[in-house]
Amino acid sequence: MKTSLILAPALLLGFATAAQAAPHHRGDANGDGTLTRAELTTKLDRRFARLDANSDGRITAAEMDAAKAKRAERRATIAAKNPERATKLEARMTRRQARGAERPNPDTNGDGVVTRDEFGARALERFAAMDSNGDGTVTKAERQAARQARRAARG
Ligand SMILES: [Ca+2]
Ligand SMILES: [Ca+2]
Ligand SMILES: [Ca+2]
Repeated sequence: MKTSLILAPALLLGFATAAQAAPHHRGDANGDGTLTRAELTTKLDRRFARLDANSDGRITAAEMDAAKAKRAERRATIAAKNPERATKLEARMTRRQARGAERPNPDTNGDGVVTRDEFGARALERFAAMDSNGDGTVTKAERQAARQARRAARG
């Protein structure tokens, strides 16, 4: 019995790595290459729950800071074990931050806490924009078209 308890986290980690390595969208839970609104909602729920440490449905600035600290800690652990991987992660973070500079604050009503609705609003908006035929599913083709449009807009 004890063995299976010890193995469980390792198995979960394995799944997460496999999902990230797959070429399809990370939120594409069933891996069919398309992202449904339900899959997106599940992904957002999970991300929100991870940030909302006390599960009261609101992410406070303190909870956001705690999550940031946790991420920094994890990066430090990775760096200690595997410097090469850390360098890659660092590069990705920098790219993400460059993009994030134009990302608006999710706290749209400015009350200092982010609700689940506020948290997911932008992702759902982006989803709707990508779903060009409005069938509630973003296919690989729709995603690629959106990416190209974004690139074109950037010039
Ligand atoms: Ca909270
Ligand atoms: Ca708010
Ligand atoms: Ca569609």
